[in-house]
Amino acid sequence: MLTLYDDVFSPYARKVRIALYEKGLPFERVRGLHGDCNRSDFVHVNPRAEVPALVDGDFSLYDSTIICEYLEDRHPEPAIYPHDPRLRAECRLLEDLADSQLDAATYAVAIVEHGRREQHRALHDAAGLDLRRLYDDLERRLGGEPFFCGEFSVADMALGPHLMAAAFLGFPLGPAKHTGLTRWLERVQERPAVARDNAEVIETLQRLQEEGRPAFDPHRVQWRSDRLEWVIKNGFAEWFAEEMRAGRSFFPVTVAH
Ligand SMILES: N[C@@H](CCC(=O)N[C@@H](CS)C(=O)NCC(=O)O)C(=O)O
Repeated sequence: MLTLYDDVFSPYARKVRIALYEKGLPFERVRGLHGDCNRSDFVHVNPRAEVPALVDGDFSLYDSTIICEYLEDRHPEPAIYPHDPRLRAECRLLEDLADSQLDAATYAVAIVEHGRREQHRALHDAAGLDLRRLYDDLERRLGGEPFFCGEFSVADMALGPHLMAAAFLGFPLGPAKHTGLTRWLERVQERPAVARDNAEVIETLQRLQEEGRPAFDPHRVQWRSDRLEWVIKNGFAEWFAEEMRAGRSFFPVTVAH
């Protein structure tokens, strides 16, 4: 039996759950994140204590990209990567775009506007500008096809959750400008594996709202790599310095695996 350390809302965990559903692989779940940072109760699975992480018997691994590749190697059918070398590389490039650029453009704004319920006009505008650039690029790369790389693949699994999150945060696709992408997102959400995962995300969101509980602690925030690069590159270094001074920023723990 596979065990997945995950979080309902993490787009990286969502990608892995969708891959597991697509492949029809049963798995148990352990909730990895509890709204605080620098936990050490699953560093035996992921030394950075990030979700997702997977345990397969006596082997544990982490990072959504590496997990998806492992699942494909171990359970090749049904395939979640194209076989053609160029399409396969394009699939990985799109996954990388989702996980590094789309994620980074929405991270700070999610903390401030969704988490803290505060307005930050400059942050909002910078995220909007960057997301429009990415949407335009994706519209062009999709080229009106049903999916990005032929059949439904890891590219679609990675992009879908990030684009849904961006829309939820107030950055929807422009239906007139991104017609192909808009249709693609509808198609992706009809996919049984995605619909199943969406249902849990929506149900959990509704429950948290009813209970008046936040999805995460917006005053204890974990930062890393691309998310930090986005903040500095877009002129919010001073904002971030204040986050650090106020003790609201954390970085992944590092212990030996
Ligand atoms: N490169 C990693 C990134 C995973 C990641 O950033 N996970 C976040 C959740 S979206 C996390 O676990 N953060 C720890 C925390 O917020 O305490 C992957 O692809 O799995």
